[in-house]
Amino acid sequence: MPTRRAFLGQSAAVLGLAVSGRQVSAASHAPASLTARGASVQLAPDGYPATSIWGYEGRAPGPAIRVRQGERVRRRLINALPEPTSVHWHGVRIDNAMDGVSGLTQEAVAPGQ
Ligand SMILES: [Cu+2]
Repeated sequence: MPTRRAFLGQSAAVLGLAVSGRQVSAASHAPASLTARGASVQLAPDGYPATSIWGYEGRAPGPAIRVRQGERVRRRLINALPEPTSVHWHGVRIDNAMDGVSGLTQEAVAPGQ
């Protein structure tokens, strides 16, 4: 059973990927890897302090992966977080073994892996 801290870390990483404002075509210039890492970003309006986040590519939201229905998506997850993590592809129809629920459908990716 994952600790509360581990679960929150995984959830934060998922949040960074699930909601995105930038569109990146997987066929053209999408990254071959997806790095989960900490960063400091300006979420609040100017004049407020930056917020420490765990996100993909150091962004919140992380990069969008935009593909046509039925197109195959493949990414290498690099965990630069201090906790184990995984990618949960919320709302995407995939094999259950790739659904990213650590300890249930697959093992978490350890820090540095
Ligand atoms: Cu989900």
